Amino acid sequence: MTNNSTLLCSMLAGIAALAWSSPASMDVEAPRPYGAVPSPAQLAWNDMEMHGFVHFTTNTFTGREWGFGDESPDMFNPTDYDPEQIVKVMADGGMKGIILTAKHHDGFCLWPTKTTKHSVASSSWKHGKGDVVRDFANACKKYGLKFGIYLSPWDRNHPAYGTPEYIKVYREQLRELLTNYGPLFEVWHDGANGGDGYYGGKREKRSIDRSTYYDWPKTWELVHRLQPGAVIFSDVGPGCRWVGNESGFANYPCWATYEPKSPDASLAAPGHCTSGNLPSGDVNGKFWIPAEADVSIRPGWFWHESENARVRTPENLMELYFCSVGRGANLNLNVPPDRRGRIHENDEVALKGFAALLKKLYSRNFAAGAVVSADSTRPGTDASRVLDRKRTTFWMAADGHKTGTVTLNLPEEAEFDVIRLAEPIQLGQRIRKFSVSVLEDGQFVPWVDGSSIGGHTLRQGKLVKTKAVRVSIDAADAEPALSEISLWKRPVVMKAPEVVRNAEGKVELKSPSGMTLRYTLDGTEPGTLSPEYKEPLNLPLGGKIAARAFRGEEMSSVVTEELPVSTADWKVIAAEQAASDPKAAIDGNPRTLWHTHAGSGEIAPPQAIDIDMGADIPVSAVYYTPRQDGTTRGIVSHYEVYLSNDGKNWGRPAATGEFSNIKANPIRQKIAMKHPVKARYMRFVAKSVVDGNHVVVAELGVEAAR
Ligand code: FUL
Repeated sequence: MTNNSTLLCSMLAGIAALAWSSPASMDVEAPRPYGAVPSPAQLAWNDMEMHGFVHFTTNTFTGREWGFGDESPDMFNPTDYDPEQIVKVMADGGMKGIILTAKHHDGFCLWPTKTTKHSVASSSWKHGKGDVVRDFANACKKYGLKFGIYLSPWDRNHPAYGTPEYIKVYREQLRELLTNYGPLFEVWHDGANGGDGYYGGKREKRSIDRSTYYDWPKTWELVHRLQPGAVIFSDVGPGCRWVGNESGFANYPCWATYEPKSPDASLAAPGHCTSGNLPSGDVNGKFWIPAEADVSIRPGWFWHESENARVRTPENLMELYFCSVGRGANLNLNVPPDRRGRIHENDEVALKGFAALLKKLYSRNFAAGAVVSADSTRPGTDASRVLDRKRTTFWMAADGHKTGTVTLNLPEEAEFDVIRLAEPIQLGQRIRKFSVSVLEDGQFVPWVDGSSIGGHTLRQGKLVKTKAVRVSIDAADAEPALSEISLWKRPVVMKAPEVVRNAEGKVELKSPSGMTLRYTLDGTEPGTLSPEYKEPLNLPLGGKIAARAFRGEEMSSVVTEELPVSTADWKVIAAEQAASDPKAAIDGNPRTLWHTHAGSGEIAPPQAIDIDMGADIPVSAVYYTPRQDGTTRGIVSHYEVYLSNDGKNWGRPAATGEFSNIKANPIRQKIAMKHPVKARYMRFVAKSVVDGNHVVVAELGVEAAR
């Protein structure tokens, strides 16, 4: 295997030399790295900070999140395909690279691979002459973005999946991608593996042993050999690790050092991670495996028409930025192309807005021009080097000093609320703790503090006005070093109102006082002439509400909610109740759970809950909300839904299927009916769960056709 530590150690000398621009007198030794350090590929990756993800395949056309593997290649048929538009929108949004789903779990290859017929070569799109991977590689080159690929290990199409034969196919697919499309900055192996699928027509369930089946070390060797500049992503590295959620948040602290918790670290592999430390990493961890926060701009990873109004707002993206890049992770933001093969207008607007906020944030560095001093300085590392914001030039405390204080006397009194700090990580993650104080009435008073810094950290405090800033640092068993101290002001954005259904079933819009709130119910964007919100709205059948806050000339972005039918008059008529009251599934409060984990033990799926909706409803969709408490036990993976007029005769299921990817992305699931079904009674059957052996339902609901 590619032994991470050996590989890193052997590169160490070179990196340290690179990082060290020595003083004129050559009698000072280069500073010694501390602990695990990044490889050159990881250093380049760190400096990117933010890159884009592109989920695009037959799912875009079928509306699924995970294809089963039986999709016809003809399904892939973008009608106004424009890879350059996609890449340009991403570049304008601030992304420094793009990772494309060359193959997702359904097995459809977006390049004309020789390894399987299930690819663009078999599609009537472009008469089988298309190569999406090539198009993206070219477009990235044109717009100055780096390029990376996602190759799903799980392949629900391939007949040999589950046998050693498939591993050869997988490696060959990887080899094609690693050799034919120019330099790659990242190779992405996701952690969802094994389960039911088409598998060449067998339509069965295939389980694999995640720790041994793929023999990852051998695959990693291939990547290192053919693309030494690529960082390998998997749940546990070795190049970068999953942040542990798909909502774009790292913990704080978030150490770049990490140790996969596996009975045998050499077996640590995608999907095999049992560590609870993904969002935080491990202080002093043996390996340099920084976190990557992957998150979608929409609820799902693929484009779905029904999610066009649920694109994140610029301020939400900014919040993600602070919670990922600002905590030392890299942000991998997914923006999925639509059926035209372009980025949808709504996503483009959101990305532009985000880029504008970032530009505003970084428009003025209040530390620029400061006079910088430190309590001790290693010769050749003058403290003023923290001002140029370059990782390769830094201040370091004098030999033997494990703490340090750097003071910035600003050129003029400045008002700011954000400090950005960075360590020269080529020398390892050395700092364990820091505090920042600002000069107020002739005295330094505490302002913000923190722990991990690593490659980039942003801390926001209250807005302060001051002429001097002092950063005090405690390091591990090594002299602390800083390559950046900069000061910024976060743009103030007016918050969009919150939409909530209250206990009486009425819909409330909430916002800080002093705002005028306006809304629409017809899918249009609220403007100054839209109805003003005055009191809770009576919307028993739910519907789409869009709302926005106004104050003077200013207005917030738009919040859009698909409100389910009010459950205020619903009753549960049958369900397992040994463990909890089934009413919790329809009380409108996702924090209360109906579950079947009784004191006497787990009550296994399948579990049904029968509900009287109080009146006939033209049901066009059913919603299932999984638990939102960070636990995955009992989350439903496969379901059946029945609709009935009398609550006695249920007939055939109105819908049956899987909640793809619900474990990693536990958001509200929508089961759309092919045609609206008029019914008064609903039965939801949880057929199987992702973890544990009991069923958990946070909320159930329905959408009424209109
Ligand atoms: C997961 C996959 O199962 C999702 O569909 C998505 O691709 C996400 C980025 O990774 O493992």
